[in-house]
Amino acid sequence: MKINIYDDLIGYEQCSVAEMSELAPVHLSLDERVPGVPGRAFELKSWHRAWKQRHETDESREPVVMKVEAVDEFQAAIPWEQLNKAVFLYELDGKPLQKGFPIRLYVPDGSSECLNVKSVVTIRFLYAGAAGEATYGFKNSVSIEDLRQKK
Ligand SMILES: Nc1nc2c(c(=O)[nH]1)N[C@H]1C(S)=C(S)[C@@H](COP(=O)(O)O)O[C@H]1N2
Ligand SMILES: [Mo]
Repeated sequence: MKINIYDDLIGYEQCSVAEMSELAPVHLSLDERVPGVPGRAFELKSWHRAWKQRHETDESREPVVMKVEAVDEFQAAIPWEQLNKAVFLYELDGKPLQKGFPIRLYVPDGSSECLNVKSVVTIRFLYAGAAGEATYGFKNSVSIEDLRQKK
């Protein structure tokens, strides 16, 4: 499964988990950032810097927000400053993830554990606007029932 990556400065690319983790300079046990949780992870910010280098993009410009979307359409938007310790879990016991495949985001410095998005398939790096608060939830979460009740 490929992961869709959008970056305002670079454009759009699809990467496999293997391609992403090979490029990532910092790999660690997830336990080092999220005590008690097993698995292998790579660091988000150093991966993103390496990815930008590969695309010969201005490294001094940092995103304002990262948005991620999951297979089940759960999504989160997270201010860049909350992502200093963020990692992507990609392997458990040397095998691809059962829960959270293809990769799962963990945000140890995040405002909520709800930001630990499982089964991330789209990642967006946004450079414009204000970061605001982190948000999360299901896309198109307004149901027919909500509309009928005119909430
Ligand atoms: N793809 C996806 N990721 C998700 C969710 C979800 O519904 N779908 N729920 C979030 C919420 S609200 C929480 S509290 C945590 C729960 O993580 P856990 O299943 O490891 O306890 O996952 C987050 N990641
Ligand atoms: Mo949650």
